[in-house]
Amino acid sequence: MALLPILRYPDPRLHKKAAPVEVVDEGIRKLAADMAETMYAAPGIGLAATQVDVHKQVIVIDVSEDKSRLLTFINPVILERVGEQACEEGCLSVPGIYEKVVRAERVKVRALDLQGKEFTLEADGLLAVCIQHEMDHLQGKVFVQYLSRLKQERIRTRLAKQSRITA
Ligand code: K1U
Ligand code: ZN
Repeated sequence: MALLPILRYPDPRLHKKAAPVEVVDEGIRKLAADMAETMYAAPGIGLAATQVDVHKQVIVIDVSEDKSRLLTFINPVILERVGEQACEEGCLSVPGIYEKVVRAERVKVRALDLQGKEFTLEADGLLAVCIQHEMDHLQGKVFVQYLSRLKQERIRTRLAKQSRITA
């Protein structure tokens, strides 16, 4: 397995739209395994292939406390959205920034697993938030785009300062 570099906002590659996976093969299984290793090492609770500059519809998520419930979604589609919740979100591509975003409270998702088999899953709470956040990445959307222009500008300035310090 391998740790993959994570793109940082405002990298324009974060706004590319991911293509559907045509065949779930060894290459996709290796990508998902590397993404999971990268997510756990960060540490984070989710990662979309877009964030590691691979523009294919693959997501990994584990919201458990003991890293025991790794979920992989390939070509995910939201079938139902119910209710609303405002949750504080973070993003491995926007380090150190946490902001509230309003999203659906519950979602029903259809996707392929690592064997290419279709499954559906109903999620609520943090898992539902994380699924929606990662699916946005696959569409080229970063959570800060839900915030005001002023907040987005401040975040860009703060991240630019941070990268000058760490360069
Ligand atoms: O997409 C990403 O960059 C991953 C992101 C997922 C996410 C977090 C919170 C709300 C919505 C989506 C993260 O994992 S940020 C890091 C984080 O939340 C975390 C890190 C360590 C322990 C627990 C949480
Ligand atoms: Zn993110």
